[in-house]
Amino acid sequence: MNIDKNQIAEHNQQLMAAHQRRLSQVIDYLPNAVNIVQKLVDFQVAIPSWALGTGGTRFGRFSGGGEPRNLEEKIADIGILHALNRSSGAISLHIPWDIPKDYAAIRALAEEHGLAFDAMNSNTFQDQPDQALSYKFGSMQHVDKAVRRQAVEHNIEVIKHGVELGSKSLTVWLADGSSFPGQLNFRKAFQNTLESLQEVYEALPDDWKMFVEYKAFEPNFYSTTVGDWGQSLLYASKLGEKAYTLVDLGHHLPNANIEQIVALLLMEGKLGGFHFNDSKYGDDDLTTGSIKPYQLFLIFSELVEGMDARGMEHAKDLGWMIDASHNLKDPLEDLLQSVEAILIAYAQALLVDRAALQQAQAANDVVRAQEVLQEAFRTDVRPLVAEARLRAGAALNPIQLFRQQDIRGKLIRERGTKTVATGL
Ligand SMILES: [Mn+2]
Repeated sequence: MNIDKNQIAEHNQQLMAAHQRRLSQVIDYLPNAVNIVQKLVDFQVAIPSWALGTGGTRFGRFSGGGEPRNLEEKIADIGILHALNRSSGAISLHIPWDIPKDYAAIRALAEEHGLAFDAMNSNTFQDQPDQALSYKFGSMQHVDKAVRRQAVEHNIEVIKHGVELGSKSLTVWLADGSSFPGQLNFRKAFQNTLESLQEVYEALPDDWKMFVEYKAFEPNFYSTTVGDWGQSLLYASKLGEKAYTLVDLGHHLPNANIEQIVALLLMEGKLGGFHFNDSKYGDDDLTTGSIKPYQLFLIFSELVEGMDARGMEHAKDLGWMIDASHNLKDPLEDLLQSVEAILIAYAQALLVDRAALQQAQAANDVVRAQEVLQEAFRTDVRPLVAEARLRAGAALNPIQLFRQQDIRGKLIRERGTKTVATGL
């Protein structure tokens, strides 16, 4: 199912007058608006292949219908998102859920939709039907070397799939840890994990990056072997220059200061990528920006400041990915909302008057510092984000067009009501 260019043009024509009015108001008082719009056009957020179906909880799963049944249909779904917003130009795959049967055909299909292959994800948190040894007590941390070997070989296989598709990075998230005191020797678990990661690192092509994702708890509830950014940084530092920390916004203990974590990882040149989502209590995987939009802005403010300090390119030098789950909403509508929230926070961060903020900091003028940040945060940048979409050939209001065209209805008719996408 493809979105017709004429449908987008017609939709934009209907909204054009109102959009131009709102845009001219913003441009009037924002001197660098044109600059910001171009940066928004360039900024792409990778969509995870595992977030295109309805998510579940450990209590149940309520399917919505029309979910993608295979990798080809997942690419088609992201193609729909990208046609609507022109900001979702990459897909992040999870192996073994997304093993391509024909690399050339999958590459061609992605290209047809204008999609690149972002980070590849390995999976040693589940046992697969044909798997020899179990990950029940961990994978890379396991007391049995044979289990560790199996996890290493799986990751190397994931890299090989990625090389064939043109990906340039591997994300390793481990569920490894313990649920009861005494279950693990922490030091041995760390050393086993490091040794396993080193073997995977050795197999990494020269132009690849390895992202070491951390998570405070779940599925293990007493300790996690890559539990926080300090532990991830320790692994990444010991592994070498191709290894980086990946920050998933939902993987912290409550009230962690993520913006400070981001600032320091960037300072050390060890921030590799992001998994966007939002949460109220734990790893809730809710729509980005739906609960704590100010925190998202503060994180982006540190990202922009820190990347500029290192002369990094915003759009290309970090991996920008969504990692979310949708129990209630249509997954595609939810992802459109998340991408919009990310672009809004990014645009607001670009608005921060850095010179004024530095002056306020140097003078210990706490009130002024807050004013500078909140001036940017409270600016309605939505017309700039819409203008970026317009210039890129996307829809002024992607969700409205998604609904007007009854895209979910068409997907259900094409795929059925009982389809289940692989994922979390
Ligand atoms: Mn994640």
